[in-house]
Amino acid sequence: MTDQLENEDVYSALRAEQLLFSLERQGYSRRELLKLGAVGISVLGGFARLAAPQAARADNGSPISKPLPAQNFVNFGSNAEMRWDSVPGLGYVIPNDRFFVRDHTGTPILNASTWQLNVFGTGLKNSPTLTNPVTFTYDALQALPKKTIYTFIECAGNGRSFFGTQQGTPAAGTQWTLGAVGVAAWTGVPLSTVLDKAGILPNAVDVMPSGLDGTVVANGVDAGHVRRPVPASKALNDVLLAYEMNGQPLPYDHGYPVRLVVPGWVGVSNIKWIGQIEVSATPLSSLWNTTQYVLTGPTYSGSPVITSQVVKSAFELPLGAQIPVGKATVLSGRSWSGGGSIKRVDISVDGGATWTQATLHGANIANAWGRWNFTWTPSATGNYTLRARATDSVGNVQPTAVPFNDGGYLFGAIVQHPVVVS
Ligand SMILES: Nc1nc2c(c(=O)[nH]1)N[C@H]1C(S)=C(S)[C@@H](COP(=O)(O)O)O[C@H]1N2
Ligand SMILES: [Mo]
Repeated sequence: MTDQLENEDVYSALRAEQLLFSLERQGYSRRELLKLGAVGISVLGGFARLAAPQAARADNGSPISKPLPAQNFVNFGSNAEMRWDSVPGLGYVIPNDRFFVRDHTGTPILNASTWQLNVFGTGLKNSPTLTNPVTFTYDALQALPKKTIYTFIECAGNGRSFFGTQQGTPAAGTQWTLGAVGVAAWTGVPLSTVLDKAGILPNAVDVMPSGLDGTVVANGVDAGHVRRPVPASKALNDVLLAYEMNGQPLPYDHGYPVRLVVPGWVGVSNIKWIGQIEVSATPLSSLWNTTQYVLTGPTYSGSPVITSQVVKSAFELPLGAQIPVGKATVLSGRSWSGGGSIKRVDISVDGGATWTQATLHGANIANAWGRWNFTWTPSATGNYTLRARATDSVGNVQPTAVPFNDGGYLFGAIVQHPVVVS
């Protein structure tokens, strides 16, 4: 084994950890399995290393732990966008190794057996403090009744690049096209169960989860750990403390051992590597709901805080895709909304002059997505611009343009997708 901890080592360690988990679930004890060497010697080497300190970093030269093959991802360093042209053939959920990653600093490698969740604040019975909190271990969470939900996680800045390329007003930040989104099956404990156990009071107004990844320095000031308040009404409604993604323990990059999943809301609400939750009888704030993830710009006043995601659509094609002339081509895509499920999707191949309804097929879950097909037989060669316009179940329709905001958030306008027919 080399001194360098390669990505593959992290992966085999992760696989070993996952194998141990699944065998444990079948009733074997971890100690016995390790004695038996059930997961292999070299793999155990990796496991032992990863089990060492809290918040170590995968030493693969990347802030992100998993491999990011170029055919599946655009690598932005601590962020990685899923390529929509890699999606055809995938099912309803995006597999864990194909899911986009968005890290404010970098993926920490945490240890579930020493991890604990600390819950405190004035919105709880007896106002436990951070130094004397109500605690939950990983095993304690797993012992509570579990639930699985299908929902997207989508970065608030998904589609940001189109503010520049389509509307002529670039917004600073990661220049995502549309691949900062994915749907997964998330399994865990309803946050309401944990908050009830911790003694949440009727006067609680805000619930603020905080991550165990590095602190974030913004404008030379340490803003602390990534954290953002969720109103108690939402926190007690449909929010999940997830420890599984698509039937596997959460991958390191997606919040192992436990993350928050806030259905329909902007990505940043879904705090990964959660370590503590403050429950407060008075409103809470952080960098992430005051100067970031708020709407500012020429047409905005009062910096409204962003919460729900808007309606969006993507073709499962590269920008600039080649399409054969005179032949029927099935264009596939997906649409999603933080407002509900998808009611209809219309396609235009002529610059928005005429529209034809696409065919939605399969599952179409609120706060997840609907998949659709549209058969196109272009009769002449040349450059075309495809447009997909979705309507959600509460009547939101994608507009032609959206007002600019400085953060480049919530780009919900119809995307102009260039293709070449030859
Ligand atoms: N602790 C912590 N949680 C976090 C982040 C982070 O950097 N640290 N990034 C947030 C943002 S901005 C997004 S879009 C989602 C991305 O989730 P994913 O990497 O699992 O796709 O996680 C959110 N939760
Ligand atoms: Mo994000």
